[in-house]
Amino acid sequence: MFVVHIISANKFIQPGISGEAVPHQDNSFLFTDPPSCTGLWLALEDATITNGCLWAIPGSHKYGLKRRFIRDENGVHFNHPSPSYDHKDFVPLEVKAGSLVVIHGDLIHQSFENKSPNSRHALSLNVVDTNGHV
Ligand SMILES: O=C(O)CCC(=O)C(=O)O
Repeated sequence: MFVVHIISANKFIQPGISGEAVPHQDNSFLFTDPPSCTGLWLALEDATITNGCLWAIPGSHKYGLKRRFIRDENGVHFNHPSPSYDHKDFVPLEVKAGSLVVIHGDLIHQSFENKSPNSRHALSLNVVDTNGHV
């Protein structure tokens, strides 16, 4: 049986207001063993380069999880420093309103500040399988 837990976050990015997300893999934050996180990012409006669409490194989901966000006796922190990423490796994921972007948990992705006069609203859901996963 596949047990899914849904963690949701509305991504309401207003015009001219920073809403950037630094490069990351969702499995770093929503870790299960084995990893199972899948992101479902529903564009409620057109997402473009100028209003802060997602960007991703094609194929990066094939190369494993780079680091984990953990909680231990020292508080919450990453177990490794952030790798340095080259902007030219990212491609923009410009999509029309109503598009669903399915994000593998190991995909390296980010978004930039919305510098346009238009909002960029999206609904982001992350699902993880907790059945038989630690
Ligand atoms: O909506 C965004 O700008 C970033 C979303 C994101 O990185 C995520 O859902 O993991």
